[in-house]
Amino acid sequence: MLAVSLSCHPPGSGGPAPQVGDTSVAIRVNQLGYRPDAPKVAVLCALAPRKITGFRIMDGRNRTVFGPTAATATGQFGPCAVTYRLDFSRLRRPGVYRIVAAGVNSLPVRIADDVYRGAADSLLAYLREQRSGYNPVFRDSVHKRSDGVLVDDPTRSGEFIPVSGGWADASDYLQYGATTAHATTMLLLAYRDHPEAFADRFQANGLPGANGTSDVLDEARWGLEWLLKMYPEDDLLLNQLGDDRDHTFWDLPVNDSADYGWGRGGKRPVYRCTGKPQGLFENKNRSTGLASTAGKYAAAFALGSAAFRERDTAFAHRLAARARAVYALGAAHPGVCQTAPARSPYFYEEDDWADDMELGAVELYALTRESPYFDAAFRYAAQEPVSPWMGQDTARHYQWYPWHNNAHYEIWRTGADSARRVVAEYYRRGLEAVARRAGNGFRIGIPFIWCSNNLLASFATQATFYRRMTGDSTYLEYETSALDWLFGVNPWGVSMVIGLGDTYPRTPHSVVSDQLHLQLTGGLVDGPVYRSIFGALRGIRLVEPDEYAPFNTGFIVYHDDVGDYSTNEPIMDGTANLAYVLAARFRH
Ligand SMILES: [Ca+2]
Ligand SMILES: [Ca+2]
Repeated sequence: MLAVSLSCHPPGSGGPAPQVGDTSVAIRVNQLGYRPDAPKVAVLCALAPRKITGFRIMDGRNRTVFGPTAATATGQFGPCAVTYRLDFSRLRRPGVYRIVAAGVNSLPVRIADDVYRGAADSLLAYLREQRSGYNPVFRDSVHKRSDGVLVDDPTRSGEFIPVSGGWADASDYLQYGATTAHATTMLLLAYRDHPEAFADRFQANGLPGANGTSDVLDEARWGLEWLLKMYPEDDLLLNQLGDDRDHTFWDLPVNDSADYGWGRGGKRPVYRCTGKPQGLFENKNRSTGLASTAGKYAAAFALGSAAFRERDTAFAHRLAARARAVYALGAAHPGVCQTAPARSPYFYEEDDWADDMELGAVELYALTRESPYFDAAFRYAAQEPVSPWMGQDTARHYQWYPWHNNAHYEIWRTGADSARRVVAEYYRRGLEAVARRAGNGFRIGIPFIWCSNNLLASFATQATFYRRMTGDSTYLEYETSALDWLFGVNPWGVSMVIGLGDTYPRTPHSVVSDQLHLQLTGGLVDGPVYRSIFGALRGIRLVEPDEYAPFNTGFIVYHDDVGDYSTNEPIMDGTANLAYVLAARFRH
């Protein structure tokens, strides 16, 4: 997400080299493992045409425990001249194995009930690392006194508004209301539905130590407190803190020296949602209203109010009041509030807002049981039944955001049978559109636009919701393949979450990781993109030899390189977006 316009990056921090097959055949497995009752598939990728007759699975004592059995040829994909699906779903006995085919071994394959244990919780480490205001990793303040000065306002520009807090969006230090609200919502949903997936090992300020509150709720509150600051008055909805002038220097967050016209390391600008195209310089966004952001804030506030009802009544009341107010503001100003570009042409080009107002409305209904909110949610749902990227082969950056629509599931939770059937069908149509494009060996049907990993996390989340709503397992294979891809069943054999699995990004696009050699555990990176996108982005330059070069010959590319901000940058809202679906797979 960070479009750094640097002339030179320092070299990568090194660390252990990923294991990359030096042969022309690689067997890709889910590096977290497989649950005994789940579909279990590895994918064999051969870089040259080759006939594979079968595969077997061996245990730690070199005994064959499965097969030999036939491999299913599934054609070419990306760098793979041919792929084979190796289906071992019938192997259910827990253990650690390896798959052998064509004389090649896979990484270890775990089968156990608890292979996803701790996965959702580990994502929170990255969010703590991204905190602004007080940062528990640096044990220091970040932008505490500099946030922020109101800009792009006809009458109040120059006014200081205290908005310190929240999370840095990615490896830059910009902060957005829209992404923060979505991230907060995902954390609150994960806590509400799967609290057992999270531990209590950290305090509210992010420092080690239990505080009697689930760490996911501590993190959600960190988001909520910032969103409250970003909505300080009924008619003042703030959009963004900082802008891409942040990208001038490659600094640690604690000594960010960005210069926004008030001196290096000085105050940062805070933008309101104006409902009009925004951009202080030559680049402008295409904003048309407030509803896309207002709906997201309303949803986070309403869910937050429910989550804190027993724990902190005053906080819950305040959140409920702000939820109602910001929802009303969105209803009065339909349209989108996009992020504001400055010197760079990149911004989040969100084009839909009905999905956001639907979520705001249904969460207000869940909180208040006032039926006009439900009726509004159901009307908004019909405006955008299917997240529009589903079934497409491209989209603009964040054009359809969030990448899945949580609100249909919330309507199902709170609605009558007739409404439930309608929203289940909406989800089915989206899943079907993606599945129709997923005939390849990896069973992946998303477009490989920037942030492809977020699309996969969202697809898997929607599929999980749909299965829970209907009991229909039609799309389980694709749902499973999406998560398998994120954890290593992809051409590169890389787990896309730092610190999870055997082979994961070692040199992400991050100044913290690069300069301090700090592993950003839990961070989900952007993921592979079309070669055409990578080739067109500004300022990208790989700074070390590409260890995945043999697998970067196809239509999509991924580089574990500090210079690649398009595929290898961890991102805050993408990470939080993954929390729900991982929490849903937790099992004691
Ligand atoms: Ca805690
Ligand atoms: Ca939207």
